[in-house]
Amino acid sequence: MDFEIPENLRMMQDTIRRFVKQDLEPVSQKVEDEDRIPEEIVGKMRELGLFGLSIPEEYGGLGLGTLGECLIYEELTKTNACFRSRIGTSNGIGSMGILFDGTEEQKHRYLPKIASGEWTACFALSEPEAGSDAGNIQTTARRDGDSFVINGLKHFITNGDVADLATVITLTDREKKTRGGITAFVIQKGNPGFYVGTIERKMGLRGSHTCELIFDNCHVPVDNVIGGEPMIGKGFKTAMRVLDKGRLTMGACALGAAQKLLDLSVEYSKERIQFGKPLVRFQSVQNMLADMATEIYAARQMLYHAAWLRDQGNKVIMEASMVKLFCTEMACRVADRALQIFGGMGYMKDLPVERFYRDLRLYRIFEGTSEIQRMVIARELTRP
Ligand code: COS
Repeated sequence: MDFEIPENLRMMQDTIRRFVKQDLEPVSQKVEDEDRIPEEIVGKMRELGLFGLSIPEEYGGLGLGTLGECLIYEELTKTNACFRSRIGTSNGIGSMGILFDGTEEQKHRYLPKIASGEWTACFALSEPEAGSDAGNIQTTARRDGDSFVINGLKHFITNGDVADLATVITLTDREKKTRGGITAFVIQKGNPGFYVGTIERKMGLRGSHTCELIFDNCHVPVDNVIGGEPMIGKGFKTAMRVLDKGRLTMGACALGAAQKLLDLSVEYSKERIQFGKPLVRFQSVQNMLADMATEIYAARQMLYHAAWLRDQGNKVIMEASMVKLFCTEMACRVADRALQIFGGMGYMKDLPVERFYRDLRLYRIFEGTSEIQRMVIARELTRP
């Protein structure tokens, strides 16, 4: 067993820690208040190569692998979650379908521009009638000669408003559905019939927008099917494989936020005096800190191990769901304890604890709810 983090990744971690401290933390509250990330910050993210962490070097990315991407996310999510969210779809669900199943021509056409941050990619799967039940999508793609005509509504699409291209999951055969009837497309902004709809109002994750995408007789050539003609009808598996990887990286995001909350709680409980002594001298507070630290330690070990397994070429369907489930549920427990330690001050908007509390709540829902993760784990366990 080797628990050493490779030197190049440690250097990347240090770079991101400095970036968080010097560039992101100072604007974090402004981003929260204005619900937008300043363009100069997005520019710095591009310079650091953050849009192409997981895209192989041959397509212009950093080619980091899963562990590397997780380590970077862990650092980035110690500040406002929206910064990670801004790069998340380009590194993950928006681009991975093209990388896993795209033709060589598609990879060369799209991935370098995504990796450089020139184009932002998003992932359009969810619909009003297809949340957890991803196979129940109603957005249709009807074959018309050498093209397809797409009609339907996608919602809750992270970065949909700023995206230059979308991986769009559609229904091409109502009878076959998840087994041969779902097709993935890559569609660029500006394609006639493809519009951004309402930007949704959320409980948290301000600075990161989720919105509707509307397809109204949107004509696209067969070339836009991810993987081309042979992949028609095979898009459900593409979507599922994309989500497997996403679930691991979501674990890293939850972990980073939990670690930050623990650090803030330790610091505060040493400083805050009540009944003539610091909070940290009360056993009830010590217990909370100890439980937070223990759970974070466990989460980190399982995340790094699962990321390493994936980097060795193993299938990690069950492990990815376990990581997403445990890390996100753990982070919410940590956030709850942190808020309890901070007391009334924690509930105020002057400190970041309430923001973490709100933002983290989404982690148990998006990219597959905790209930879906349990379902995937149980299915894998009982597979004949
Ligand atoms: N990797 C590869 N293939 C997969 C897969 C995976 N992770 N998961 C499922 N498949 C395949 C199955 O093997 C099956 O194909 P075969 O019959 O050839 O074996 C096909 O896809 C259909 O699978 P299944 O019967 O399991 O589909 P279900 O409709 O029952 O749905 C779940 C499966 C619940 C896993 C899926 O709907 C899901 O992940 N839902 C959550 C969606 C989500 O995360 N939404 C968040 C918003 S998107 S950011």
